[in-house]
Parts: sequence; C-alpha cells; structure tokens
Amino acid sequence: MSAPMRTDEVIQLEVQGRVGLIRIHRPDAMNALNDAVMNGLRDALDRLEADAGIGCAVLTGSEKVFAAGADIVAMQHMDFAEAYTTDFITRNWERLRTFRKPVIAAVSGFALGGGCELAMMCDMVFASETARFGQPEIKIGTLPGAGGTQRLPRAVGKALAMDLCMTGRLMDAQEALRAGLVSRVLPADSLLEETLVIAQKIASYSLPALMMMKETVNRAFESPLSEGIWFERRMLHASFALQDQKEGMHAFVEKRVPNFVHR
Ligand code: CO8
Repeated sequence: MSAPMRTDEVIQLEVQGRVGLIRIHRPDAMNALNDAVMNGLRDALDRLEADAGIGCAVLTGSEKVFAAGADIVAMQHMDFAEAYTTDFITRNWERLRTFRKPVIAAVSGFALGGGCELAMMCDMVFASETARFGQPEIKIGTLPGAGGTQRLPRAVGKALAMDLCMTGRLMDAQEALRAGLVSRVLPADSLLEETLVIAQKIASYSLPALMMMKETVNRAFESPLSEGIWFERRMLHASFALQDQKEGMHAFVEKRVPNFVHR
C-alpha cells in the first residue's frame, strides 16, 4: 500500500495504484457517523474524484464494524428546529451519492442504520461472512433518514424492507446475498484484500466508460424503462467517441491486451 494521501482521526484515505481506499475509523464509537466522519468522507471523495489517476474507490470500516449508524449520542438532544434548519443528513451526508466513479463498500461486522444506508449508496456491496445489516432506527424511536426506506426496498423488495425496518432485526451476510443487497460474500480475513484486487481490475478499465455505465445503471432507478433504454442507447453511441472504445475493439480484433488511456 502506498503512503496515505490523507490520514486524520476518523477518516483515513490511502491510494493503491488507481484505487482509493477510504476507511472509517472511530473504534471507540463503533464507527458511528457524525459530522467529522461525514465531512472527512466528503473531503476524501472530493480528492478521489479530482484525481485523474483514480479509477475506483473502496469504502470500508474495521473487521468488527463498518458503521453502527448515525451518532446517537450527538443526535439525542437534537430537536426538530435544529434538524430542519441545519438540514441534518442532507447538508453533508450525501456526497457519496454524487460520486461519479465506481465505489465498492467492503462491509465486515455491523452495517446498521446510517451505516447500512452508506453501504447502499455505493455501487456494489461486498460482505464478509461476519457482516450484519439492519435498519434498527425503530428501536430508538425514529426511522431511517439517509435513504434507507428508499434504497432498501429497491434492493431487496418491499416485504423484506418492511420486515427489517419495522422489526429492527439484523440480516446476516448470506441472507443479504440471497436478497440482493450484496453481490459477494467473502472470507472475513481476506475481504479487503479480495475487494482491492477487484477494485484494481475495475480501475484498469476505461474510466469514462465506467462513469457512463454507472450513470446509466443508476438511471434504471430514476426513470421508466423506455427512458432508461433510450438513455442507454445514447450513452452507447457516445462511447463510440472514446479513444478507449477504439482501442478496446481494435485490441480484441488484434488479439492483444488493450491499453486504455481513460479518454
Ligand atoms: N452512536 C453512538 N455511539 C454508538 C453507536 C451509535 N450509533 N453505536 C455504538 N455506539 C457506542 C456505544 O455507545 C458504546 O460506547 P461506550 O463504550 O462509550 O459505552 C460503544 O459504541 C460500543 O458499543 P456497544 O457496547 O453497544 O457494543 P456491542 O458490541 O454490545 O453492540 C451494536 C454493537 C449492536 C452495533 C450496538 O452498539 C448498537 O446497537 N448500536 C446502535 C445501532 C443503531 O441503533 N443504529 C442506528 C442509529 S440511527 C441512524 O443511523 C439513522 C440516521 C438517520 C436519523 C435521522 C434522524 C432525523
């Protein structure tokens, strides 16, 4: 692993080749998400987005916990006026949603409440065998507030989303895999290593093609099928303007490895 681009108390960012690894690090509070974490995450994502040498990001926590949700200690006295006027959540929690490069959540241990929501904002979730997902906000008298009621039903269907949100129960990695919340379950001791290998593979592909693909897949959640298909077609046509498309197809025909230049 190369020298860290940035390390601070709660968010650690390091670069390995074309991959940026972001680690949430609040071990004393189960990686609970507060302004410092979310501002640090925003800064790290800004940095990776601006760096043309980065093709993929990985977001992770520790082996024990990805993130146990929003910081309950920090939220306990917040009243409506403060939450509303300061635009709690929206003001700094959603940078991940607008990040345009591929991002993988590598989840080990608990991903609860805002932690589960953060994972769901990523393009893919890889889970270790120890991962536990849940939206337990009901147990503390509230409800998900960072997209949980919207992304969870889209990922796992209404019945299971209601079950998880209304009972607050946790879902293990295998159930999350069956339900479609995660795409892979990996051994706990090699989760990060294997995720980074996959991230490097993704980052070796044409960055503009990946970005166009991400934008197009996300359209599936924002538009009717015919609109989504139309958008996909236009993006496909647009990809023919990329140097990387010419290189990729020529390399295939010439039976050689393509040399993508990310243009
Ligand atoms: N916030 C703050 N501190 C936390 C949090 C949290 N979410 N989770 C754990 N901690 C702290 C504990 O208080 C404890 O601190 P201390 O050592 O000082 O007592 C330390 O982390 C270790 O926690 P536990 O002793 O509880 O560890 P366990 O291994 O026994 O349990 C759990 C681990 C299961 C993860 C447990 O800590 C837990 O249930 N945490 C809370 C999970 C939760 O309810 N998450 C949802 C939070 S709300 C949310 O995310 C919604 C956001 C949107 C809100 C919108 C409002 C408008």
